[in-house]
Amino acid sequence: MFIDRVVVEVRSGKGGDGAIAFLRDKNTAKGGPSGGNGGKGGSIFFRASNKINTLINYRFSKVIEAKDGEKGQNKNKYGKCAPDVICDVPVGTIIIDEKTNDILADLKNDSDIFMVAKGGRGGRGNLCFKSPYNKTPKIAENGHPGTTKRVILELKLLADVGLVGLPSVGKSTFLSVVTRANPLIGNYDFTTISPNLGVCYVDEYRSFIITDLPGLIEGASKGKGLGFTFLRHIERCRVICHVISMDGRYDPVEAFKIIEEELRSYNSDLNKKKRLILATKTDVDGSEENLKKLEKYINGKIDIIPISSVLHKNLNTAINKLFELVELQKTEEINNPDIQNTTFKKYEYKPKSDETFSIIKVSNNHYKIVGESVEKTYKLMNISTDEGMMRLIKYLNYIGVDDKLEEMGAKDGDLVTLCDFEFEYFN
Ligand SMILES: Nc1nc2c(ncn2[C@@H]2O[C@H](COP(=O)(O)OP(=O)(O)OP(=O)(O)O)[C@@H](O)[C@H]2O)c(=O)[nH]1
Ligand SMILES: [Mg+2]
Repeated sequence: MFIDRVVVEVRSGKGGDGAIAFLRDKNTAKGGPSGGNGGKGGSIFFRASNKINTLINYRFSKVIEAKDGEKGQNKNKYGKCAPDVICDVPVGTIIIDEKTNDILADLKNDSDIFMVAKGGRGGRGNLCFKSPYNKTPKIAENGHPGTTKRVILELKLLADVGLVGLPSVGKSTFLSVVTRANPLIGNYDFTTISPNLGVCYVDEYRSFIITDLPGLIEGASKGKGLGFTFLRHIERCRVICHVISMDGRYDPVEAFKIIEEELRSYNSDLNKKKRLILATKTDVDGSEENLKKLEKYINGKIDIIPISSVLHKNLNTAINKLFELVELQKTEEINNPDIQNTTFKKYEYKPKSDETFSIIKVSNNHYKIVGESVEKTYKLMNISTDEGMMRLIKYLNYIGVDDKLEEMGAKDGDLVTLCDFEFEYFN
C-alpha cells in the first residue's frame, strides 16, 4: 500500500592481507622486511536520490556485495583498495537493522548518504612490525573481515499526487492509463477499497508517483464511507488532484465543494497543498456544459485540465502539469528548513570496555595509547618474538584502538605509541 518494504543483505569487502617479504636484490642481499599492507575492502553506502521513486530494483537484487581489497606485495607495495558500492534509494527511505529493529538512517533529502557496511581495513605487512626488538619480523596481519548484515529498506510517503474525488468519477481509470498500475475499475461506487500506486513517467528520466484514493463522500471526514481511513494519506501527498466527472451524475461545482469541505474538516492544513482539477469523462454527451459551469465557478483559481481516459485525450497535458506542481512543491520543501532536519544515526564507536585505554593526541601525527589495563597487558607480552607481536596487534585491535584512532582523525602513516612500542597507523 503506502509502505514499500524490502529486505536486503549487504556484504562489505574484506581487507587484503598484509604481505611477508624481505628485500633480496643484488644491492641488498640481506635487506630488511618489505611486505606491503593490504588494500581496504569496499564499503556499501545508501544514497538518497530524487531520480528514483520506488524500491523495485531491490526486489530483484537481494544481496549487495562489495569486493575485497587486494593483498599487499613485496617491495612495500600496497594492495589495491576495492571500490565502494553506492546504492541509490528514493528520498524518504528509512534503513532499519533487521536484527535489532534500530533505525540506522532516515534519508530525507536528495544526496543524503549513509554507510551501511564498512569495508574491512587491509592487514599490515611485515615492514610495519620492524622494531628494535624484532628487526626481521615474519608476521603480517590478515585483512579485517567485511560486515554482513540484513537491513530493511522502508519507504513511506510514496505518493506525489493523490487523486481525490467522489466515487466512480474515474480516478482509478486515470491511474491505469498514465501508469502501469492495474487497479480495479468498476461501474459501481467504492470499487477501490485501498489505494493503488503507480509511477507516471514524464519522459525517460522524470517521473512521479500517483495514488488513487478510495472515493470520498459527504461526511467522510467524520468517518462516513471508506474515505476516512485514507484521508491521512492525502496529508502525505505533495499535490492534491481533484477528479471531477463531467458525465452529469453529480453537479461538478457541488462535487468540488463537497471534497474541499471534507479535506478542510479533516485537516485545515490540507488547504495549503497545491491543487489541480482533472475534469474527466469529457467524451460523454453534455460534458461541455458541466465543464463550463465548473470553469466559471473556479474562475482561474485552480488549473482545470479536461481529459478523457477512454479516448486518451489530453493525458500528456495532465501529466506535465502534475509534474510541474510536484517539482514546485519539492523546491519549496528544500527551501523550508523545517522539512530539512535530516537525522542520522551514525556508526558510533563503542569501546569493549571503557576503562581499558584512552588515546592522547600528542601532536598532529602522533597518538599515544595510555591506560593502566592496556599498559599492563603490553608488559606481559614478549614482542621480541613474532607470535608475541602478533598477539599484541590482535589485542589492540580487539579493544578497539584502530576504531578510536579513526574516530580521532588519524591518517595513514601517523605514529602511534604504547609505552616504548611504536607502530604506524594504517586504515
Ligand atoms: N466514458 C468514460 N467513462 C470513464 C472514463 N473514466 C472512467 N470511466 C468509467 O467510470 C467508471 C468508474 O471508474 P473508476 O476509475 O473505477 O472510478 P473511481 O473514481 O476509481 O471509483 P471508486 O474507486 O469507486 O471511487 C468505470 O465504469 C469507468 O469505465 C472516461 O474518461 N470516459
Ligand atoms: Mg477507484
